[in-house]
Amino acid sequence: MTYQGIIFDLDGVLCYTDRLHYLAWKGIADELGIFFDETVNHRLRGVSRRESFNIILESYDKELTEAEIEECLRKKNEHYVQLLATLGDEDLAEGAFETLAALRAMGIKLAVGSSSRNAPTILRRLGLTPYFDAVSDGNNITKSKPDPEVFVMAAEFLDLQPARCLVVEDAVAGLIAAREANMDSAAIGDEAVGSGLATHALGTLTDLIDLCK
Ligand code: B16
Ligand code: MG
Repeated sequence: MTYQGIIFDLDGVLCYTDRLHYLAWKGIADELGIFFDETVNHRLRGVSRRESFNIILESYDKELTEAEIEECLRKKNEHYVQLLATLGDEDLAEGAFETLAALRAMGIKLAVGSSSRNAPTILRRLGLTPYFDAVSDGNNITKSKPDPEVFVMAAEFLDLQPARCLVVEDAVAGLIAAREANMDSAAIGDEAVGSGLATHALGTLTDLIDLCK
């Protein structure tokens, strides 16, 4: 199968920022006295900041005002951005540079399709920015995955038809979004592969090189 463009999810595919999201959300949950653990954190994969907080608030028995919610989101992000300064090579997916360079050398256009508003900072921090022709992220969308908007916009930025694009995802919400966008998908990680929703299953990112030959 030849794809003209590949759209990469960021957290869980190219890098691992979930532990930093966990620490930042844990601070907010502890302050409010809400139970929060790795299992709840897992449900936040690929989900926007506001929707993530809605999931955390499912086990909160009080009502927060809109202003209080906004303040929690601001504080969570402030802490998360501080933590991003600690992001290093150990948080990068194995084979990321090699894979991106090989795909570019094949003439395939590359984009990021992430729910995160911090995607440009993360890409810069990890030295990934130069590999991408376009970035579609939480800053240019109104609806987050499983809505297809983030991937539809990425294909538009690449000037490609959706059917010529492949989405690489670790989250079920992202695989549904790819299907809704009329794009093939490649799953990475146990949950995404096990869902059976993807067109292809990857063991590691480098498997994309053979898939796209
Ligand atoms: P931010 P992805 C997602 O990234 C994360 O998986 C999710 O946990 C986070 O809530 C979301 O970005 C929004 O992030 O608060 O930085 O805007 O997997 O879509 O790359
Ligand atoms: Mg992800």
